[in-house]
Amino acid sequence: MERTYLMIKPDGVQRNLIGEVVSRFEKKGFTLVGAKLMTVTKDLAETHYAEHKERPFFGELVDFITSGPVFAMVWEGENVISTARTMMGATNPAEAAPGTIRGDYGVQVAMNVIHGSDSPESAKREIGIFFEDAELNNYEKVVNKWV
Ligand code: DAT
Ligand code: MG
Repeated sequence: MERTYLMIKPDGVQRNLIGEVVSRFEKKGFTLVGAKLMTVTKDLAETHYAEHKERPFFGELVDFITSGPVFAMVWEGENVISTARTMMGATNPAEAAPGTIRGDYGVQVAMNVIHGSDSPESAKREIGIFFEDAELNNYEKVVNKWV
């Protein structure tokens, strides 16, 4: 079963959107495997966003993601990586469709509420840098046969 790394960014935590965002993925039928409120260190932020190191906004991105607690999560389910990206909406909230998380709650590209892995490779890498194996719960929900 596929797993993805999702993270409610500091703006989402400050704006009391943890429950709202978690609720969307629960209702969709995905399974929460691990979750924690944590403050990202500069080192961890630079590792996580390494692919953007050369981009002009990299410094701002690292400052923002370390500016307050994030809610780090691992979710499991069929096609969860791409479906979660669809549920999040476009990177720029101004272009994100209504009904998506960024479309419903975001305004600026820098503060777009949520991060989600964009491929199986990034999911594996991001889960590995944010979570220890012991923090991830392997279990089956009985309801899954109806999802
Ligand atoms: P996504 O988060 O949709 O995977 P990304 O990986 O291209 O998007 O960029 C990572 C984050 O960087 C994004 O969520 C918000 C920020 N970002 C992207 N483009 C930006 C820009 N032009 N100016 C400021 N921040 C930007
Ligand atoms: Mg990305």
